Amino acid sequence: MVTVHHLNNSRSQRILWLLEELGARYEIKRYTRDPQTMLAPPELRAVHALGKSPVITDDGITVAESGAIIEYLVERYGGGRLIPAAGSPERLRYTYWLHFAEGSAMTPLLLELIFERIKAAAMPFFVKPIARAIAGKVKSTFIAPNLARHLDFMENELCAHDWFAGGEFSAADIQMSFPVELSRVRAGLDEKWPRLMDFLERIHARPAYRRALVAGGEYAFAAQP
Ligand SMILES: N[C@@H](CCC(=O)N[C@@H](CS)C(=O)NCC(=O)O)C(=O)O
Repeated sequence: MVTVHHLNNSRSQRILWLLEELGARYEIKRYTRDPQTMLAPPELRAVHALGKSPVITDDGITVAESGAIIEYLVERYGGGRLIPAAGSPERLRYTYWLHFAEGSAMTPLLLELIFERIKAAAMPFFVKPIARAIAGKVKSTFIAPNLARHLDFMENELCAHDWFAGGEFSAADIQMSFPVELSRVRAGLDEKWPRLMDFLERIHARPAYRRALVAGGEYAFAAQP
């Protein structure tokens, strides 16, 4: 049986969702973030050297990295579900979005988080204006334009197709859910991008998504549009 090493409020929520969509049997081993640093507890390093979540174990195999876990689970337990046919244009789009989520979309989202923390961090009063000015400049010249370009791009893609890979819901939508949810909660995604808002509404209405939320516990990114 698959064991999901699940960190509260994290990307591992989408692995629970995928397993619910597939109807696969799984168990959850829970880990809680340090409330000060938000880092995972050291026990996760006993499962995988990086000590990050998600990571799964299955039949003596350990798989880390969301995209790799999704590929493994779809291949092993999917029976052809949630993945477009090999060689189709949809399959290429599926692969693209599976990589885009962590390879491109998350970069400005993480930078936004880090620079917001820098602005709010405790520091000597005479350093604060300088730190705030530098953080503000990086945000306005690099982070905000990249976030907006990504949102516009994803919005246009969802104008052309119902789902990220094409006309059918696929595991690429599960992988893309985290950056889109994070954009909604932390990076200004709102009604200016109606297809992305609609995407959130549609994924949050899926019974498997709701079951995974109950199974996973605390998850701050499922705010309804
Ligand atoms: N690209 C990796 C990112 C993994 C990652 O950074 N996970 C976060 C949770 S969303 C984590 O474990 N953070 C706690 C820590 O770094 O200690 C993936 O998609 O699996």
